[in-house]
Amino acid sequence: MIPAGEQIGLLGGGQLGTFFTIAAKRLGYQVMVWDPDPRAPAHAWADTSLKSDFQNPAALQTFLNKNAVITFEWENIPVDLVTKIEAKRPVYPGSDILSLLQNRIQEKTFLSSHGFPVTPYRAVLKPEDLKKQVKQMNLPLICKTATAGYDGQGQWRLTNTSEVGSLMNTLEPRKTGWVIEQVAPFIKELSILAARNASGEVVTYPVTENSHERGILRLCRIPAEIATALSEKISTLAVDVLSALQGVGLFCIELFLLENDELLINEIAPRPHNSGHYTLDVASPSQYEQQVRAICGLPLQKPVILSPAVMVNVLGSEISALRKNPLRQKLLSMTGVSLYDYRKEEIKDRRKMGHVTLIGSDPNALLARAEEVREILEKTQNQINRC
Ligand code: AIR
Repeated sequence: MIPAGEQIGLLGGGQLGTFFTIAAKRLGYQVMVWDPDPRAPAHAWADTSLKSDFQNPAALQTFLNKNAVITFEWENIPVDLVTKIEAKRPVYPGSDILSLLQNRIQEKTFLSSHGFPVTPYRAVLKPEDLKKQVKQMNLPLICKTATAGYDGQGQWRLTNTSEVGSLMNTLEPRKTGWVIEQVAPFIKELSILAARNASGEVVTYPVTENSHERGILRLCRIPAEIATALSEKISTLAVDVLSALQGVGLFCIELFLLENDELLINEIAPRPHNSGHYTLDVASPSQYEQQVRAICGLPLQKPVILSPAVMVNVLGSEISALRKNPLRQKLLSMTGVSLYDYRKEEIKDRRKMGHVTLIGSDPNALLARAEEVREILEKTQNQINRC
């Protein structure tokens, strides 16, 4: 058990790191954030922060000397850095899990070899192999970079064999290759948060229903509108996946729901997840506090959920609605609505800049109000585009 007053080292300093840092500090810990981007938002919330690049040996020494336990909030942290840290200090989840989940080919191979359902896929190691591999599968397909993809980047859709040639020319040779997977005919996209401690206990959260726009998560509703038996099946699946991984920490499993209640695992995040932001408002503990509990050897808590919720992501220049009147005033005057601004300075198209959570007892009324919020956000964006 890591006693209060000790320092936790966090690799990555985005919004997930911000909420983790706040949760850890509330429990009496110090937090050191290491993110090479000096404008990464979690730096401002940390007790201490490191802004050197991840290859800097002096920064590594400081990080090792000052922290009792280490975690991360972003899975593109270099594995070799985590391996070096792990030789001297506990890191949860470990480098083996990070490395497995950084690579879609390895992740899918792991899942399928353990009997978990995944979409049919093939590995493509060289652009020239694309044609051969596509022939083995049914179109439409999605081609994804095996590593370093994020928020829909590094992905191409293949609907027709005539597109294979041009995609082959688009793919720049990369060491880790690509994966091509069947487009899943899903009726819903779902996710579930689960935490596991070092003794193997697992707690799960309710299933969330997610909708994406242009490859980015836009809206989540909690709980998902699915039968209780299916939620229970997903919860059991989450326990089994975390047990197979032997991971310690907080994870999120993204799934596709097909006709006949068939489930496919899309991917696993070894960290808190965007679809779990709702836990800040209506869950005790939040996903971030649960991550602190898991990595510090504190008791995990079965979450108590206080109310249904809907979360809407605030993307790119939509953040202006949260920052400027009169739309800010309008949003702030709505009952049961909380605003989160990640305080990112640089506004980029589709960048996750903040989110809005709506809480209330009637899920359908919440969805209608979320639509109102979305209109307000889109209105700001249109106003900015016209300027
Ligand atoms: N993140 C990590 N994986 C998925 C998401 N959404 C969060 C982490 C990371 C931040 O997004 O908190 O640090 C990076 O955001 P950006 O806008 O700088 O790309």
